[in-house]
Amino acid sequence: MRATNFLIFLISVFSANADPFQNLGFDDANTNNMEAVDPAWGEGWGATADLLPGWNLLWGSKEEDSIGFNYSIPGLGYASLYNSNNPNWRHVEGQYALELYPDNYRNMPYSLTQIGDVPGEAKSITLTLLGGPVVVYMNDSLVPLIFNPDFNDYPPYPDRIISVTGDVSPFSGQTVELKIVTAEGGIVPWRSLDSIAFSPLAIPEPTGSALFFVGLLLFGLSCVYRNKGP
Ligand SMILES: [Ca+2]
Repeated sequence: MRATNFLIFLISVFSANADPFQNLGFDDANTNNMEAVDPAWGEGWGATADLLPGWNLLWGSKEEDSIGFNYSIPGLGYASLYNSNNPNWRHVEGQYALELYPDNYRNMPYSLTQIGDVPGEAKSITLTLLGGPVVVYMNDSLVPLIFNPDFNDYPPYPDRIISVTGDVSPFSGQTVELKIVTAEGGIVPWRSLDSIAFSPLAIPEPTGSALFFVGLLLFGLSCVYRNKGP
């Protein structure tokens, strides 16, 4: 009996650290319990727990208990899930994407957080973005991001879906808090997010690669000279 209890204890200890991140593509929404809104604003409004399962959403320091669905009223400070029914948005992968419209004038960014396990083989985190920039934290450490195309590239970025990549290799196999925050700046106030994923592919390191190719060139040259030697 004691052995059984101990086994249950062990299972509970290990299962506490075995929750993968969920709903990373925002496609797990339950849209059955929404409240109607003015049709001029969109299709509905619902509990964050229903429309954004797995995630916690803060607007400034305020916890957002509800978010919109295909909500698109121009203004500052709303979050909305949307699908391809919404003619204003082209950035939907799978069923839904998430739009965050922060109020940067009052310093009220949106912070989207979730605690989960980073896969053991993960080297990078990827997501797709439309609109202004975001920043990513793992356990409150800033994850440097590569934006492709970059915000300075032409044509202007509101028309282009940006692939975002960040190095998460220090967190492989760990239970962490992932936090995505709407950053200041950008020429449009909104940010549309989709398809967050962990990848076993490492971020290319330009300096390291350049040094590798210089080394390869020197090695090649030394072989040539050796062959030409007496
Ligand atoms: Ca999606």
